[in-house]
Order: sequence, then C-alpha cells, then structure tokens
Amino acid sequence: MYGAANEGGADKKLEVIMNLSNAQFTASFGTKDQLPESIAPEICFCGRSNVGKSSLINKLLGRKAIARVSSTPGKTTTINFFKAAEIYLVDLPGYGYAKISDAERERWDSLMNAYFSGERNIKLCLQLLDVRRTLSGDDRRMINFLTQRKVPFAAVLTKCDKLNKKELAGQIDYWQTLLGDTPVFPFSALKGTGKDEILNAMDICIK
Ligand SMILES: Nc1nc2c(ncn2[C@@H]2O[C@H](COP(=O)(O)OP(=O)(O)OP(=O)(O)O)[C@@H](O)[C@H]2O)c(=O)[nH]1
Ligand SMILES: [Mg+2]
Repeated sequence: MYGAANEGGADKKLEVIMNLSNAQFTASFGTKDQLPESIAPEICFCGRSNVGKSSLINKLLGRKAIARVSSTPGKTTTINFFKAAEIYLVDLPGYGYAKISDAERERWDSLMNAYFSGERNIKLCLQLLDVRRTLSGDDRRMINFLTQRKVPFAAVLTKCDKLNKKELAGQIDYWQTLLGDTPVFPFSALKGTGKDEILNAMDICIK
C-alpha cells in the first residue's frame, strides 16, 4: 500500500534521517484553527482511546515518556506533534471513548477533518488496532475515512504481549484477512516486538 520494498539497512538509515533519539515534542493543538501549516513530511498515529498510540510513539523514539501514556482512556485529546529531524510524528486524539460530551465529539470531528483535509504532507498513517479485539464500528469508520481520503495507511496490532502464541496467531490471521492488502504489523510496546518492521515501513514512506 505504501510503496516498494526496501533493501535492508533501513534501521541505520532511518536513525540518520530522523535522528529519532533526539526527537522533541513541539506542540499540541486542540482546535482546527490552531493547526499549523504542514512544513515537513508527517507520519500520524490514530486509533481508539487507550489502544496504545502514545506508547508506540515512545517506543519508536526510544523514549520512556515523550508522549504521555495513561491507563485512563481519552487522555490524548489534542493533536500532538513530535519533531524528529526532518519529519514530524503526529499523535492524534483517540476515538471511541464513550464518556465524552457532544461538544467534545464535535471538536474531535472538526479537528480530525481539518488534519486530514488533504493539504498536509502525510506520508503514512499508522492505524492502531488492539490485537485482542475485533473491528469496532468506529475503527471501520476511521479506515473508510482514510481510504476515501486516499491517506496511505498501515495497521499496527497493539498489545501482542497480552495473548499466548496460539491466540496471537489466530488474531493476526483475523486482522490480516479483514484488512486484505493493507500491511499489518503486530506490535508490543512492552517487549518491543514489531518496532523494527514499523521503522522500516516509515523509512520507505518518507523517501
Ligand atoms: N501490555 C501492554 N500494554 C500496553 C501496550 N501499549 C499500550 N499499553 C498500555 O495501554 C494503556 C494505554 O496506552 P496509551 O499509549 O496511553 O494509549 P493511547 O492510544 O495513547 O490512549 P489515548 O491517548 O487515551 O487515546 C497504558 O496503560 C499502556 O501502558 C502494549 O503493547 N502492551
Ligand atoms: Mg495517547
């Protein structure tokens, strides 16, 4: 979905390109009018609340808490930008959290619509899905939205450490069948499984 295969050595190259360990939080935006112009390639992370977006960003950047992680769903309610040399990683607010007001929901809609308005240099969207679950209505809407807007995306199956080997194989199979040609990356923020494959995919996309 996101381009041709790469030819090895990707981790090294990526660290040079993105200078991951020197990444910095740059800013948070809560309303569409605050969103800055897109001035560099962006890789964004979306998925339901609590699926592990901030944990994935921390792992990719090799940092413990550059993106705020919480066991309370709905923590990231703003769009947060992290600058890593020449690109931005963008932590998008989660969806599917039941306990929000209509006004909050409208703000989320308007913020996400503005972010994906087509004027940004989005190289890849990583759509996170909890490996233990099945596709929710909100996930389906999000994936349809990305498809309609022609945003290149890949799926990251989070929290793989929470299943045993057999269950994990079954769930990976479920998601891959459901998602067809979309690349699927099983991942664990706890163990680091899948980190290199995701970095490799990011590397391909930003070239
Ligand atoms: N075991 C395990 N726990 C994880 C993993 N990824 C995230 N978590 C836990 O899941 C909870 C939510 O993680 P976050 O990274 O804050 O999730 P988020 O998607 O950023 O959540 P919001 O900001 O609320 O949308 C935290 O308690 C994390 O420690 C994982 O791969 N394995
Ligand atoms: Mg978060």
